[in-house]
Amino acid sequence: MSEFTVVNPASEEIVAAVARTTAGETDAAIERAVIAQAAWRAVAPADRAGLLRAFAGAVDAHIEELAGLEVAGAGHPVGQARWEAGQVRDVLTYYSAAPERACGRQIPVAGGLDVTFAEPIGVVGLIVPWNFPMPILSWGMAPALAAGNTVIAKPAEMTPLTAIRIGELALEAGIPDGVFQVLPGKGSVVGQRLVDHPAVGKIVFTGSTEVGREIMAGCARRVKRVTLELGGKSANIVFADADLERAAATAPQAAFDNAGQDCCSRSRILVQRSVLEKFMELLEPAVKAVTVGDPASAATQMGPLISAAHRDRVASYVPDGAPVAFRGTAPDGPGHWYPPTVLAPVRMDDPAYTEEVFGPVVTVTPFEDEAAAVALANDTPYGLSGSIWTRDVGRAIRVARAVETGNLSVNSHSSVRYSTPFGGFKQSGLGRELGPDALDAFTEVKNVFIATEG
Ligand code: TAP
Repeated sequence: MSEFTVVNPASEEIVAAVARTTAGETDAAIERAVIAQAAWRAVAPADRAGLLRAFAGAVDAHIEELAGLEVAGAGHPVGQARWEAGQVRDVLTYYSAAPERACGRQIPVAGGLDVTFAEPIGVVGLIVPWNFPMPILSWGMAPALAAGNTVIAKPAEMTPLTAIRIGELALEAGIPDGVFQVLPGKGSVVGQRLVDHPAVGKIVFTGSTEVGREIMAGCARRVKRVTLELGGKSANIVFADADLERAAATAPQAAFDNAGQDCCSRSRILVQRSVLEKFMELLEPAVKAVTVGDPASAATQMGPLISAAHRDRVASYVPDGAPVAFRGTAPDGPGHWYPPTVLAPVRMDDPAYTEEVFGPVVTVTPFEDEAAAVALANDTPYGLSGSIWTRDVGRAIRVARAVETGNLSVNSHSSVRYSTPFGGFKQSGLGRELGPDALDAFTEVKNVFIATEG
């Protein structure tokens, strides 16, 4: 049996060996999911809600264990990892209310009664990346289960441990066998099989735009439903009238959270030219103060990158002679470390400015006026996230409406709340996750007309 090893990115020590699921085992899991779905969709709404709440409770009772797995297997700082495990609990709790509120509509028509039902799609395949293994798993899993689907999750090969444990907790909480299965393995084997198999009705994919295009093409062959959450190159726009101290103090966290391995990273800071010098003076100490080190320490704000290959890729965006304005620190010795790095001034065609680096590298670019800021922010194939710093409410609203992106924060950097919709414009994705409407992405509307006249 083929196995892969999970490596601690901070120490380079082997954490676990995990068996790779084969294509044949994937097919068998899909067959189990099809059988389980017939029973799961028939579970009474209140009972399905109760099971999801029990699942949330089981996750809550294992927050420390799950966080520990993410610290060891993905290098996430422990405070962040605890929040991520808590998010799984919260997303399950939020969608546990859905089965009893999945109301259809009654539409006035002549000659009878017309009603709609939101029917589950069937089996949902969830393909998850390595950067946020727990939250991204939960964003698909919870609403899909609430809607009466069964779910097969394929975690990223490098970070399967928390998904595997969450799968065990589902069973312990009473979620029936076959309703939620976790298949660790290769994207090109397990992921591909989920895309190709006719009994999988929907794919939810989070990952690179490159692989997302292939997934979409694969789904198109069967007109399979698909939600895509892809890359980003988001702008943090700082106007001259902003609270510059706060904007500068929070910009490092917005760019370097999860060591910049964040699709929502505000990796392009755009600053109005009249305050550029002042902003850079304020940004430098904030970047140098980022605590980079042992993910197991509660004081750590930024951990290592996921792998040596990824660190090399990130470093390639900062070649010798790159315009490094200043940078923070990173430990020596084992581990895939890279220091928080600020590039300025950058050319408009510098790959560090145009491409998703997915590491702790941020560029700073000046702009003259509001129109120029919007034009720069939109000059990218992506449109996932972004921030606007200004004290002018009218400008905040104008710019928020003009920036082509799915998730914007004004005078803050928050982007993912489970109770609000999340997803991308342009090549950042297709469809929305989370929020009150997420069940729409996991159901088909059925219209039924019942004649009342002879
Ligand atoms: P990918 O290489 O695209 O991998 C994502 C997932 O797809 C992994 O589980 C991978 O499996 C699987 N996969 C790879 N090839 C496949 C195929 N041919 N068929 C089916 N599945 C396949 O991305 P990544 O490097 O892990 O993640 C980084 C990217 O994700 C970044 O671009 C980031 O912006 C994006 N991202 C977006 C969001 C949102 S919400 N928009 C959130 C997080 C990350 P393996 O285990 O074999 O790699």
